[in-house]
Formats: sequence, C-alpha cells, structure tokens
Amino acid sequence: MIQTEEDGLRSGIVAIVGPPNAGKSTLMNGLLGQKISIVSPKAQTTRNRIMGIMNGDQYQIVFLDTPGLHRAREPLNQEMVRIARDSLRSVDAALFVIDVSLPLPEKNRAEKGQELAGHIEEVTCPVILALNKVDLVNKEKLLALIEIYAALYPFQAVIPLSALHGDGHDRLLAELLRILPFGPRYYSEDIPTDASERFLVAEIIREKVFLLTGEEIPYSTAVLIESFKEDAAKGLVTIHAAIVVERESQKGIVIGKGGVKLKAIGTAARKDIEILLDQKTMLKLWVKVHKNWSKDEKFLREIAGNT
Ligand SMILES: Nc1nc2c(ncn2[C@@H]2O[C@H](COP(=O)(O)OP(=O)(O)O)[C@@H](O)[C@H]2O)c(=O)[nH]1
Ligand SMILES: [Mg+2]
Repeated sequence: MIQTEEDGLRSGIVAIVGPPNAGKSTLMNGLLGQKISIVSPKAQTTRNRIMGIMNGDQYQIVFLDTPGLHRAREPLNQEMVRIARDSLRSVDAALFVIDVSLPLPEKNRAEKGQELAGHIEEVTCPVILALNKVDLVNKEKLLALIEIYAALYPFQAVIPLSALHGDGHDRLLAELLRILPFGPRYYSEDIPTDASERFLVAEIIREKVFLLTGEEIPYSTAVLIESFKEDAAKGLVTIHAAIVVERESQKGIVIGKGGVKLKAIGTAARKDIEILLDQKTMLKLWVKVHKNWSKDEKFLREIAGNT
C-alpha cells in the first residue's frame, strides 16, 4: 500500500558522517536498538557504508553509517573516505557527529572549523550536528562548544547526546522527523540492514581483532568468509573464515602463544555470531598472509564483494 502525506508517514535516508572515532557506529546501533555496525575504541573500525533501517509507526529512517572522514594517504583509507563522501550524495539529511571530549584549544578552532566546512561544503541536504559523548564533559564546556559550532555552519539543529548511554536520542529523532519528507517506506519493515549475513559475520570477526590485538594489527587485517554452511536439521551453522594480515610477522601475533589469541578472537566472535544468526555456530578461523593486501586494489574489490 502506497502511503501518502495524508497518512503522515515520513521516510528518508540519513548519512552519519564525521571524524574517526566520534561514535557514529555506536549512535546508529543505539538508535536502532541493535548492533549492526561494529565498534571499537580504535579509529577506522568502520570500512564500508553500513545501512541500518529504523522503523516506527509513522516513519522509516534509513541510516548510512560511514567510515570516518580524515586526510587519507593510503589506498584503503582513501577508499574509506571516498565511501563516506559518496554517502552524502542523494540523502535527505546528514548527521555530522563529533566527539566533544576531545580538547579544542583556542588556536585550533579556526582550523577545526575549516576542516568541518571542507567535509560538508558540497552537501546540499540539511545537516544536523550531533555533539557526542556528553557524558565525558561538563556543562560549561558543552555550552561553549555549542556556541562555537553553531557559528560555523547553518546546522538545522545542534544536539548534545551520548550515543553510548542513549541521552539525546529522542530529541535527535524528533529533529530528523521534522526534516524528512513524507513518503512510503523504501524497505520492508522486518529487515534491519541491507548487508548480507556473511558480511556481518566478517565484520564481527574484524571487531574482535580490533578489540583483542594492538598496534598496527587491526589496520593490517581483513576477514574473508571462505564457507558458510547452514544445517537446518541440526540447527547449526558452520563458518570457515580467514583473518588476512599483511606480513608473516603479524601472523604470529594474531595466533598468539600456543594459539591463545586466535582462540580468544574466535570465542568472542562466535558468541556474537550466534546472537546475530540466532543459531548455534561452529566457527573455524585461520590466519593467512596476503602481502600488502591493503594496497592491492584487486583484493580490496574482493573483500568489498563480501557484502
Ligand atoms: N563515553 C562515551 N564513549 C562513546 C560514546 N559513543 C561512542 N563511544 C566510544 O567511542 C569509541 C568509538 O566509537 P565508534 O562508534 O566505533 O566510533 P566511529 O568510528 O565514529 O564509528 C568506542 O570505544 C565507543 O564505545 C559516548 O556517548 N560516550
Ligand atoms: Mg564506525
């Protein structure tokens, strides 16, 4: 059934953009009330555009979580920034997320402002600024920041929130619904994302690598799902996946002494995968070296095909 303005249904696409680590993925998951996008304390966790669909009686909002906007030199990072910028085309609104707990020294303000304007200068849709992580700052700093940012760009709204704790979500939703056009739902109400189960599984494994390894390892890691078999009779899913690193020396670190690290990654991932698939899961992981994969355009296309 096509719904029209009289039905009062609002529907649209909202891109979530901003610097790395601002809490974009946490915010999308929090709004959806379920984990679609992976999260870690390290920058550049999100590498693709991840769609999260939020349905209410009177609305459907299609969120696009994106990799962080930053100055990128490496091919993988340039690709990530391209994905973020491209996501801003043909959306109904953009949600620009920043981390208010970061220091903002006086002399940096002009530069920050320019950087922000640079990221959103080509944007023609309304932009809402989400000042995230308010749980980490005091009122005075927050008020000062609101003033600074409100002067930088004609935002539709400047909303302090805590993606992690849920504060400010209601106000954000209300502002989005004010902006979004009337129209029918784009997607059926029972799917929370357009990403495949294989892709989401690969992301969960990658998240555990981000959380359980240090230094350059997370940035040097990709995950390939090699097989994914469902045995409906047994109610069991068997997944084989390769954790791909760039150098031989990294392989040993991911495996760990006596295989403990790889085991911990596998156990943590399996728990989340079982929640995602709502089925018992057997997860077999191995580590494979693909020299400098992050500079190999063909390989980058192959893992993009995970989706
Ligand atoms: N204290 C606090 N931490 C947050 C909040 N939102 C996100 N984080 C943390 O910030 C880090 C980066 O979050 P993530 O969603 O991956 O950021 P993204 O790179 O912008 O997607 C994670 O450790 C989150 O737990 C918040 O509202 N408060
Ligand atoms: Mg993210």
